[in-house]
Amino acid sequence: MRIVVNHRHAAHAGRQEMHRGRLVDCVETPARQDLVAQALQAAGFSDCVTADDARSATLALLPRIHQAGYLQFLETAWSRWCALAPTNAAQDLLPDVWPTRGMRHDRLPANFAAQVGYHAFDSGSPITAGTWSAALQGACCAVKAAHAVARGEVRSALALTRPPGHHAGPDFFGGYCFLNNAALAAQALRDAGAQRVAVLDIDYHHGNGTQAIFESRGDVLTLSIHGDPQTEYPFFIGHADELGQGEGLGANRNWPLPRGTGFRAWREALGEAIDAVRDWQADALVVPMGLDTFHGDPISGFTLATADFNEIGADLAALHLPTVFTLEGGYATSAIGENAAELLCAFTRS
Ligand code: OKP
Ligand code: ZN
Repeated sequence: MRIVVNHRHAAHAGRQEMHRGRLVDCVETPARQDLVAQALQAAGFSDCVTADDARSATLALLPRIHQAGYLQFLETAWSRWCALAPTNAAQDLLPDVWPTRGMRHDRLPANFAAQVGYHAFDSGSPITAGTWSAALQGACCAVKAAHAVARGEVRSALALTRPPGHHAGPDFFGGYCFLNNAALAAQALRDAGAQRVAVLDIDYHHGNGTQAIFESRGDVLTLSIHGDPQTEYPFFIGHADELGQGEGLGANRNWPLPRGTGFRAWREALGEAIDAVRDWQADALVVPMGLDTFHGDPISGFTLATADFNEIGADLAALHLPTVFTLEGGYATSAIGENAAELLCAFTRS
């Protein structure tokens, strides 16, 4: 397995996120990626590269996944924020106003704060001085991982990156995500010749960004196993009756599972999702790899144990598809490295 490392990830380090009416320390921290890198190195993964050389390919691919206006907003948000007031540079940028039902979504206000809210769906995903450079480098990792797999250099690759990506949609950020790394990998695989690409999201939270990006496309199958949105973030999407639209009808499936779900029931859903990938005759696979299904995760509600990640890796490997993993969630820092290593060791061994 090739590991494509985001060496600029620490440039994105949010201070605080809004949680239940107060600002609390961000749970999506730079330590997360470093801990996974250390654990993978200790487990013997040694094919590690960075992605600077994928920069121009990534810049060409980004507007195929994200709206041009959104990309420009992300790239310039920090300097526009700082230009508003000199003291802003010491402060993260968070939205505080959003368009709801009955308001206009077809006109982008000129007001900067309003633009932030237009492109955001929560107040927990701060934009910082280094957000754009970290997220862009992460996108490069996803594209380079996809190219390595598509060219047959390796059977599988991991985009070892943060911030995560699966909540980021065509023109929106949220859930700690800004650019959708998994979607970029899927598109890069398509462009390199894969006719049908499946994205199987195993993060605790519904991959709403990926679903939104591909919901009207029939060439990318999007599948997500996650906490039931009736009680779990992102709440407003991720139900089982979301099956895609137009040409994408039948190319989206969701497995919402109740908070408290253990590995036996979770693995049954995984089996169904894997069958769906097989039935659909995908010729490449992208796995947004969230490790927040772990029982010790501080913000999630499934009860998987470290050993269970082993079974997940083996189950996924049985598809025998060229596979790109992207690092998504996982906030139990004491276990994130071990859980990632369990899954990826089992995958490469199988
Ligand atoms: C990201 B990933 C507002 C923020 C609520 C958001 C969780 C995002 C999870 N208080 N938390 O899918 O692991
Ligand atoms: Zn998550």
